[in-house]
Amino acid sequence: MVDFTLTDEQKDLREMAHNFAEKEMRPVAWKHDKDGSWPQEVIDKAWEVGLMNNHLNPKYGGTGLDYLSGCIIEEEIAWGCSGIGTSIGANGLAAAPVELGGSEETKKKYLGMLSESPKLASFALTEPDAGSDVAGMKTRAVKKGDKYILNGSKCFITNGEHADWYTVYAKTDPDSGSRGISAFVVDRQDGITIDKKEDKMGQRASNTVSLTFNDVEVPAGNLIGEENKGFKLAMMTLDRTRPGVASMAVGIARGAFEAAADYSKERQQFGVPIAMHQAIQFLIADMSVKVDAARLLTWLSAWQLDNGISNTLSSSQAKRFAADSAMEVTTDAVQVFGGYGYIKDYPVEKFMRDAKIMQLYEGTSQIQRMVIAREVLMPRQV
Ligand code: COS
Repeated sequence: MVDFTLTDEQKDLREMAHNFAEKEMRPVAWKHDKDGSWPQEVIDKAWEVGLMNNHLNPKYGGTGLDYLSGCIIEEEIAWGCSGIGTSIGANGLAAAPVELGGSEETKKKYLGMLSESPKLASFALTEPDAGSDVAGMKTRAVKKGDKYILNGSKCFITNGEHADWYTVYAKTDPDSGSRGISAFVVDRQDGITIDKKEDKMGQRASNTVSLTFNDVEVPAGNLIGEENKGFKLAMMTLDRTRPGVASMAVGIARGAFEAAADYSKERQQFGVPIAMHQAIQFLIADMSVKVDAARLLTWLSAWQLDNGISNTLSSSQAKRFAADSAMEVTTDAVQVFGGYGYIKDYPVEKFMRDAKIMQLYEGTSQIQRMVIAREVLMPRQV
C-alpha cells in the first residue's frame, strides 16, 4: 500500500527545520550571498538544534535519522538558503564512506568528532582533470611501512577551508583505473594547503576550495575499507547523498515558486493582478507540477534506501529531474517578476543562481543520464 502521510515525528522535524530556515537562515542569507562570507554562526546553531549530521549512527553520537526524514529537513533548509544549506549538509558526504567502510576505531574517532561539537569534514574526490571521470584522478597514495604518503591536488571541495578532516580518494594502483583507487580519512595538517577559495555564481555562502596534499602522512589504519576499493565506496556514497541533493533542489524550486505565486497576486498590469493572465497562470501551474513531481521521485529514492532496495537508478532520476526542474522553475520565477526579477532587490535572482549548481555538483545532469541509461539498459547486479 502506498501512503504519503508523514509520521508525527517527520511533521515535527519539518516544522523545526522550516522555523530554523525562516528565522535563522533567510534573515542573513542575502548578506552572506552578497559578500561570500562564511556563516559560522548559522552552522553552530544548526548543530545545536540537531539539524546537522542527520544520518550519523547513534553508536557514534548521531541520531541515525532515516533518509526520507533527512530529505524532508534538507528541502526546508534549502528553502532557507541552499548556500548555507550545502555547508550544513556536507558532513554527510564525508561521513558516508566512513560509515560504509571505516574500521570501528576510525568511526568512533572521526564520526564521534562530528557529533561531539560543530566540526566539519569534507569529501575530496574531484580533481582539476578528473571531474565526471573519477577514474582519471592523479592524486597518489604510496604505502611506506605503516603509513601512506599522499600527494596531489583536489578542487571544488565544499567546506575545505574549515574542515577538521577529509575523506580523500587517491590512486594506490595507478594503472588499474577505477579499480586502483583507495579512500582515506585524513586529518587537517600542515602538509595540506588551501590554494584557492572559489568566487562562485551562486551558493556563495558555502565554502569551495582547491587544496593540495604535499607528502601528507596518513596512518595505514585510516584506509577506509579495502585498498583499491575506493571507487565503489564513492559510488555507494553518491547513491546515499543524491536524494538529499535532490531535496535541496526541491527546496530552491519551492522557494522561487512561492515567491513568484505571491508576487503574481500583488503585481497589477492591464488593470488586474498578473495572476489573472493565462500567460502567468500557465507558468505558475508548470512550476507547481515540477516541484511536486521532483519531491515524489526524491522521496521514492530515499524510501528505497531506507528499505534496503537498490536506489542507484532512482537517486540519479531524482537528482536529474529535481536539479533540472529547479533551474527551470527558478528561471520562470524570474520571468514572473519581469525586470524586477533580474535585480537584487527581489529574492528570485538568487534562487536562479543557486539552482545552477544543482545541475553540476554530485554528478552533472549528464552524468545522471549516463547512470540512468546504464541502469535501464544494463542494470548492475546487486
Ligand atoms: N554502487 C556500487 N558500485 C558501483 C556503482 C554503485 N552505484 N556504480 C558503479 N559501481 C561499480 C561497478 O560495478 C564497477 O565495478 P567493477 O570494478 O567490479 O566492475 C565499478 O564501480 C566501475 O563502474 P563503471 O565502469 O560504471 O565506472 P565508470 O568509470 O564508467 O564511471 C560514472 C561511472 C561516470 C557513473 C562515475 O564515474 C560517476 O559517477 N562520475 C561522476 C562523479 C561525480 O558525481 N562527481 C561529482 C563530485 S562528487 S561531490
